Amino acid sequence: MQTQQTNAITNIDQLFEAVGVNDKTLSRADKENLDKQGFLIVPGLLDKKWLEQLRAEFERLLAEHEKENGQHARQTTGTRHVDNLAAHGKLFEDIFSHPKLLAAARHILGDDLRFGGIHGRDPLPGFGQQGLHSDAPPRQPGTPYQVVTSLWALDDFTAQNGATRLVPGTHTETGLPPKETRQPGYYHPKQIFAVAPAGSAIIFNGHLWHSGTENKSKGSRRALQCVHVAPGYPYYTSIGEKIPEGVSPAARYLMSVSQIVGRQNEF
Ligand SMILES: O=C(O)CCC(=O)C(=O)O
Repeated sequence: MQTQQTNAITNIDQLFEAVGVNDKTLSRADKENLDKQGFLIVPGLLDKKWLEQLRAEFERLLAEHEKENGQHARQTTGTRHVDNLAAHGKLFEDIFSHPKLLAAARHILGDDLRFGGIHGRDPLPGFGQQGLHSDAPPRQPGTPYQVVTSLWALDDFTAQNGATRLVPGTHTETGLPPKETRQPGYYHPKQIFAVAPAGSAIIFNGHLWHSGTENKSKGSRRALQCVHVAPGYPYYTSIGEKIPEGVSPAARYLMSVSQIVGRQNEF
């Protein structure tokens, strides 16, 4: 039987109060960057202790996964993945309900945003080059944005180890990136690399053209990748089905969609 939630959050203003978003969380420059460039690179959002805990948990969960499933990812895609981190406690809840991220997500997606998922990825040396893509379905002119992606650097993102590439301003494009642009080897004249110290978050409009790049170093390039979505997004209605036990009221709200799609008792 479902237990009654105390301090349940039922709207975005309560959510913002609970996690500590205020009207200074996002500066005017932040808003302008999100509107014009489509992204923010914010250093220092994870402090040393949090970073160390996240790295340790990333490795522990990955080792557990590989023990059960073998090292297929290492041998095929070349990227180590650790999925569904939302079920693994406050360490990760505090990422997807981080005030800076939520303020940016509201700016892009509006009031009915929800959390869409969080997983870890680590392109191994010699791997990681992707074609430019967006994380959202192609938009029609004038339609609202549907996805916000954030990448949380657990290692320094450097020019050598496969910093994410971004093409500023492309979040306003409609349709898919042209086919040639989607080839991994394609060099976009406007591309930039999100070089940033460990602990930074790269928060971007999910429609922005971006990609992983090759890890040319000998080390790791671990990141947590997180999405927030708007009601029109195809996965939106499935978010509320598997809310882990014991999550915070903020995380529960972000994982719940019942008031909007008519399910009962998810809040
Ligand atoms: O890890 C990165 O740098 C970007 C990853 C990405 O865009 C993806 O996996 O879709």
